[in-house]
Amino acid sequence: MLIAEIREAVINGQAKVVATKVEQALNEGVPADRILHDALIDGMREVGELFEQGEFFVPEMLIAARAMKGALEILKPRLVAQGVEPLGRVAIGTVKGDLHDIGKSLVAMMLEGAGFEVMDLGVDVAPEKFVEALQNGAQIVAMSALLTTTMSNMKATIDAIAAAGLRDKALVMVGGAPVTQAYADQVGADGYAPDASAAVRKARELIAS
Ligand code: B12
Repeated sequence: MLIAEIREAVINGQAKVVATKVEQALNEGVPADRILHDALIDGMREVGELFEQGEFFVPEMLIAARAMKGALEILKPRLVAQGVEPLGRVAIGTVKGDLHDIGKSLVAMMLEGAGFEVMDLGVDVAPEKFVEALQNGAQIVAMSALLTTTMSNMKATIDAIAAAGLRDKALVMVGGAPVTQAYADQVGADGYAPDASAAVRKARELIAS
């Protein structure tokens, strides 16, 4: 019952309701991983579907993602205590020269919501920062670009990863409004996704491969 209520509140982006009910569920002894999967992740999955169907737009997605993020902060210590392994570790950032952060942050939130550990490197991220993140344990590098003039820094970053001898170990995902599958293939990325929920599917696919 509480699980269904939390799920519904995530979809509706009611951050305070979500936080209160998550606390209540924990106090009643509902396991943290059940709250995570059945209420939060399933709620965000539905939000992603509503977005793909054109029922939800970016603001709704952001509000839901914020509600989920608040709940994750409450659950985090319990999940760590339960030893739930993250699905994988992703370092995400907007490439060098590019300050657009809304799409990147949305992808970061959705990945975190899906159970990935996310290192958000921010905007205007130099190739060597992505390399450093890989050296610090990231498995996936996810790059965002919104400008045709900064897209080329995706290739520069992939080259820097190769120069550091990490290309075999790193999974590289790219996205952003001007980026296409053809461009991803051209720069030698491992994956491309057109939106945040597809990005989650792609990240799952890459980790499983
Ligand atoms: C908001 C905005 C800004 C804001 C950014 C605020 C912020 N905090 O991010 C501000 C005002 C700062 C800005 C500045 C500029 N902007 Co601007 N901006 C936009 C605008 C209107 C919306 C971008 C946005 O947030 N979209 C919503 C998000 C949710 O969508 P998204 O980023 O595409 O992300 C989705 C997908 O692409 C995907 N995705 C994104 N990243 C990733 C990463 C991975 C790994 C994956 C898998 C998927 C993925 O998932 C996301 C969620 O579904 C766009 C127009 C547009 N239609 O894109 C112009 C636009 C991108 N900007 C543009 C320009 C020109 C500029 C400026 C150069 C303007 C200027 N003369 O100063 C500067 C550049 C500053 C810089 N160095 O970066 C042009 C780019 C043109 C081009 N072809 O290069 C655009 C297209 C506007 C236009 N039609 O001319 N901008």
